[in-house]
Amino acid sequence: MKTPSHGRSTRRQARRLAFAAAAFGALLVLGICLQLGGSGAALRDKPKIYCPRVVRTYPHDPAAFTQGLVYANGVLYESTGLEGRSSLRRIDLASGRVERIRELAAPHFAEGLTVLDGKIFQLTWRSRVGFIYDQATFQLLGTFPYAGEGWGLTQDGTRLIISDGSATLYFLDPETYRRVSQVQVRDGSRPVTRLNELEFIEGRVYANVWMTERIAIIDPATGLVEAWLDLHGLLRPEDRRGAEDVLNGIAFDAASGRIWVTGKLWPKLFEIERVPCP
Ligand SMILES: [Ca+2]
Repeated sequence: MKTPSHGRSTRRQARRLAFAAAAFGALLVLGICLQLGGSGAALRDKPKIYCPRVVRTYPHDPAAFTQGLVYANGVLYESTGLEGRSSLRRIDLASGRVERIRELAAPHFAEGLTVLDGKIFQLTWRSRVGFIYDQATFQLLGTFPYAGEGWGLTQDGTRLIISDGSATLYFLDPETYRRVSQVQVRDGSRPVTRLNELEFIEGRVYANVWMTERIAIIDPATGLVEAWLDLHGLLRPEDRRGAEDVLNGIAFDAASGRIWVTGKLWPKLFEIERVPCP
């Protein structure tokens, strides 16, 4: 027998069903929107890929195990690694001739270098000590400590920026050498490890990725890779020596906008422009 209470119960059930159907529909629509939005965002975030246009080719010491390259005040400086072969060099760009050299005694293995306020800062791989030199004379002015390994080094005008072979960039105060911040470098959601030689170019950090022929172009505020510079094939096979002679070394002249790249034991150094890939 149908009772009033039974009728109310049926209406409640119907309302519940209608509510559940509406909620399901809304979730479905939301899910579709998120998926579309997500793929749209993924497409927007996908880094561009650039290729090089070689402007000029210069000779480079094929015995230089390049770990750092920097151009400052019209002069090219290089840091070379390996135990017993590490050095700080002033290079004549046109000839590749070493104009001034300061060697580092073993066990120091020199790594990245940068120039800030008339001083050259040079990292070591595992000594946990960086060296500070007078830019003009190469006289040793002091040392600075840092945690972990030293790989690449650059500066953004106010901070030293260090890579240690991981996906993290560390920002140091150049007076106190305290770590003031750090950022994880990602291509989309994927961490980009093995960050090596660095250069700060027009607000972005350019980073060699060890054992690859690509340079990541990174937004230092977010760590996101905005673009890749693909230098695959830049050094011709006949100029290659072995597995260790990888791309490593980026220098930039803010005054002229010129960019130079080279690699460990490469016989050549290239001035390149960043252009769309063919
Ligand atoms: Ca550099």
